[in-house]
Amino acid sequence: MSEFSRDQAPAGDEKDRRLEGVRDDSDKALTTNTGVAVDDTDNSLSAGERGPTLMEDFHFREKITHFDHERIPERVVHARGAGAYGYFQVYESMARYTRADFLTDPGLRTPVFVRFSTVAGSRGSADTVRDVRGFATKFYTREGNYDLVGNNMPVFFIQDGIKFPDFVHAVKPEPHNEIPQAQSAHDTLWDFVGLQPETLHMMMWLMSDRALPRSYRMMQGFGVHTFRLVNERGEGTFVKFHWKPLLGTHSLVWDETQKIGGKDPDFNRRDLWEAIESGQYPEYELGMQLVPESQEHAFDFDLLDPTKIIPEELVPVTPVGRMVLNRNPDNFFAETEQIAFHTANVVPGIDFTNDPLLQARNFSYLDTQLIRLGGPNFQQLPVNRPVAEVSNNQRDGFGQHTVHRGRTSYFPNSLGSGCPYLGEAPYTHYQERVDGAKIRKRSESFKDHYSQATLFLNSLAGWEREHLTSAFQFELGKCETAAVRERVVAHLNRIDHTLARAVAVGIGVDPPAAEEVANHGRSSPALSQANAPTDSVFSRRIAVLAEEGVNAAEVTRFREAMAERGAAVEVLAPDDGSVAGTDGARLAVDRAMHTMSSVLYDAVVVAGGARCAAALAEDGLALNYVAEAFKHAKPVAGLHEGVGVLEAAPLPRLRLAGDGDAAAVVDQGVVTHRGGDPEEFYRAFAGVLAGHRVWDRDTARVPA
Ligand code: HDE
Repeated sequence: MSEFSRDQAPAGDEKDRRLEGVRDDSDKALTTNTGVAVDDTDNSLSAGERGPTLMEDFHFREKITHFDHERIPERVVHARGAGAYGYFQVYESMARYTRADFLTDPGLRTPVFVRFSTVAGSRGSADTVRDVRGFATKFYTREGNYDLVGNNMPVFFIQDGIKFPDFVHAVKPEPHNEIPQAQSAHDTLWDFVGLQPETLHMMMWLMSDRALPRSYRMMQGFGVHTFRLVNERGEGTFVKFHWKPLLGTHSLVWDETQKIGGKDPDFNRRDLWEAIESGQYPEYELGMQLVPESQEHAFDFDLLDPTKIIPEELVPVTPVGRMVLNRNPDNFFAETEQIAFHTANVVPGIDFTNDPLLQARNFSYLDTQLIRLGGPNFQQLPVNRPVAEVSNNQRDGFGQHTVHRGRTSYFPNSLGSGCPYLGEAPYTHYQERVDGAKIRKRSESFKDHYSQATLFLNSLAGWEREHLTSAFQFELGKCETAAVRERVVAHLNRIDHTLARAVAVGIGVDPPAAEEVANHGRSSPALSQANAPTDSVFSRRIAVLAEEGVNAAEVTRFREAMAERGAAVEVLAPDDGSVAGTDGARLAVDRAMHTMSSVLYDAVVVAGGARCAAALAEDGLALNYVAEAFKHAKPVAGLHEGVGVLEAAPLPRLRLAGDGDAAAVVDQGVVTHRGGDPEEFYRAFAGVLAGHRVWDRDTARVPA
């Protein structure tokens, strides 16, 4: 599949060079862990051919013991993930706001490792579940590692970290039978939601299409909390971090995600891996919402409340820099599994705020690595090791890899020439004045749980709203307890009366008769995915259905036209191998139709050729590709006789190209071509594909 081999990956950066020393290509003779040569690893040492295995078989014991200890605890949340290396580069110096070296030198490319993840599922769960996605970035800066551990949604479920175990216990599989896996559609989560209304804004995001990203390359990232930048003069500025994907923010549809879960549980992981292998490097822009300290109380919400966004209309996002992911890890376990993120991994110029969720995270992440990675030396694991020098008096512990020399491991000392001496450009904590009585009390300014949930709803396009309503109906429809359903509907009625009624009707709950709170009518256009269109088909995957007697030359031209635009065409036929073209030449088949599915592609095209089209029109699987793609709002196309296959598929009545029509006839995103300039057809098809999905479509009676 790859157009570019690994060897053509960009020249290594500082992190890559350092990893070189620990890489092992397993290209040598077999040995034990002590380096003793082994010539038989199939038969254990035994007393006679049929006798018992001998204790002295050190090779057997070592091999089995190592195997027995291969597993480490999976992450308690975000267990399933995929990662990649790359670099970050700032556009212009941000020195006005921060002294962080990697944000002030536009000539500098800082190596990064990013791990994307789902939250609720186990390590082996499917990628395309309804869930939040993690977007965690480790910047290997010259001043030490900086971790921006974010999500693909800008708010969180709870306001205070002390509620995190409760929330996670509620969303995880239920403890008595460990059902359901990687799903939020069950009683315990919605029971928690109904009793803890601070979750509601985030639940709106979770029920939206944001929870079903088409690709890790097509989702936003958010730092969520308000952080603080600190400049050379010690002045602070509040900041919210945003990652924006170059390819736009796009989602799958719910029915599709469930089918992909079976057809290709590794869908998002594979997509990331293959994009990088083929040189189509994922790219994101870092943006910042900057708020002067003097404006701390200028909003009708609290900047320290992680269940709130700062609407972009109030504080625009300033584009700051660019991140490119250009190298896949060599070993999943060593790198993606063992990478250890920690919100308190900060560098000079970046600091915290008193957001109570952030404060709790600053405790939790270090703590969790100690159990997950088995002791205090996890920063020495190759993927975690900074490119900045490390020198301190911390010693010993499990898995100590450094051979510290000298007599002294204390400070101050004179016997070791006073080393390690105190740093020259040290991290200095922002001097925020704090005092107050010791109390357990949530601030009054954290009280409003509904306004921004309404703001989110009001900002959605019609189709996004429909998807969100169906999601609520599906999730609550899975809850067995009537009181749980009712309680949530009552909360929805405080967000929007129409939404509450629609959800209630779908789940057999009495719709609330009266409006509880009037919808404030405000919206924030930046929150809708409909308002972030892209005009590119870069890295999109197109299935072309073919059979014996295909117009091969036309398929080849189509493939080239799409490749020029960066999209990949795969030819699918009932059997693997090749199919005969109308001109006698054979067209290579990339995949057998039954090994794939329309849900694994962004568009489905039916090739021309009379014999080919006649066979496909009789093939239920081919017709299902067409109908399902149509149902999932994907671009569908027919070339010449292939248009007849669209006629045979169970689609609504559409205007399809006939003889003498223009080169491209487009109706509800179905593009047909019977003659004329093929370039015109390519342009029209690419235009629809760039739009990702065609929502304005009559799919009610399409059986897929
Ligand atoms: Fe996490 N979270 N979290 N979280 N989180 C973890 O750390 C935690 C929160 C996020 O790819 C754990 O190494 C608490 C918000 C990501 O390795 C753990 C609270 C956001 C990842 C943990 C939160 C996140 C984690 C589990 C509430 C978005 C995956 C394994 C106070 C801004 C990182 C680990 C990776 C992982 C705790 C809330 C994002 C247990 C206590 C808010 C992306 O430490």
